[in-house]
This record gives sequence, C-alpha cells and structure tokens, in this order.
Amino acid sequence: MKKGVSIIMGSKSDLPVMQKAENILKEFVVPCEIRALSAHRTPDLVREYAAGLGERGMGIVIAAAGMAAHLPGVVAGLTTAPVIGVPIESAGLGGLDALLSIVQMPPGIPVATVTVGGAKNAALLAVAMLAVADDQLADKLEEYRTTMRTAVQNADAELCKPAKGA
Ligand code: RP5
Repeated sequence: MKKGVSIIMGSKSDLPVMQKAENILKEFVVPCEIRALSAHRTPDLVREYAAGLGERGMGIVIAAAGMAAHLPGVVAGLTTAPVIGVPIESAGLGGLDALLSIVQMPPGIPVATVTVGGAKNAALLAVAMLAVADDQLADKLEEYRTTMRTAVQNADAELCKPAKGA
C-alpha cells in the first residue's frame, strides 16, 4: 500500500497556510489526512493520533504550529516517521518564535524544518521522500521540475525581448 502524508497543525487558524501543502499532495495524488490538534491544548489527543499513524498508512508527518511551536517536536518524539516542521507566522514575533522552537531539536529526535509559512516546500519534501521508493512519483517530480524550469525560461524570454524602438 502506498504511504500517505499526515498534515497536522496546532490550530485551525493555521489552515490557510497549510492548504498549500494539501494542494501539492493532491497534485501528486499522494493520500493525506489533515487534522488540527494542539501539543498544549490537547496533548492526549496528539499522543493518541501519533500512535495510530502507522495503522492508518501515514508514512510522513508535516506538522505546523505558531508561537511556542512544540507540536512538530512532540510528534517527532512520539513516532519514528519522518516529521517536517512548518513554522507559522504570528503577530508579535513574526514567526521567528515558531522557527526557533521547531528547528532547535535535541540530538536524537530530528525535525526537518522549512521556512516560516513554507507549507508548499514541506509537501514537496514529503513527495521527494516518498519518491525514493516510488518510481512513478519520482517521474512526476521530474515533470514538476521541468514545468517549473519552462515557466522560468518563458519569463526570462519575455524579459529578454528587445525594447521597442531599439
Ligand atoms: C499555535 O498557536 C497554533 O499553531 C497557532 O499558530 C497559534 C494560535 O492559535 P489560535 O489561538 O489561533 O488557535 O498553537
């Protein structure tokens, strides 16, 4: 069975950012589940959820949180599945608070941290991880890169057009 990706966020207020991760996973037809659970407000539910990841076929976790962003690290401590952390921007400290909370893991329990609001890259990293053992997915990722490269080349060609009257 193909492994899926779990997207978990500290609050439903993180959803507008995390929707970008879901969109990428849909584009690559990777099964995913999406939940809002908090390391601080619902710690028991986070533990229960993490314990069932394998049973539900979830191979990778994308965990997002803002402020004192402990969710990715806590989930990483509860599962051996790879965890990708997404710091969410908040008023006040602008996301640096969450970035430092997520990136600064103690040795032994890694969280692969993307930039503040980096939900799209988190999903692309999850796809790349799954593609290591899935040739079809690897081909799709190559196609994705080719499309991106073409878009950049087209934009460049547009800029390169000689100025009118030159
Ligand atoms: C964090 O606190 C959540 O991940 C969210 O980014 C932030 C604020 O949560 P709400 O007060 O909007 O629910 O745990």
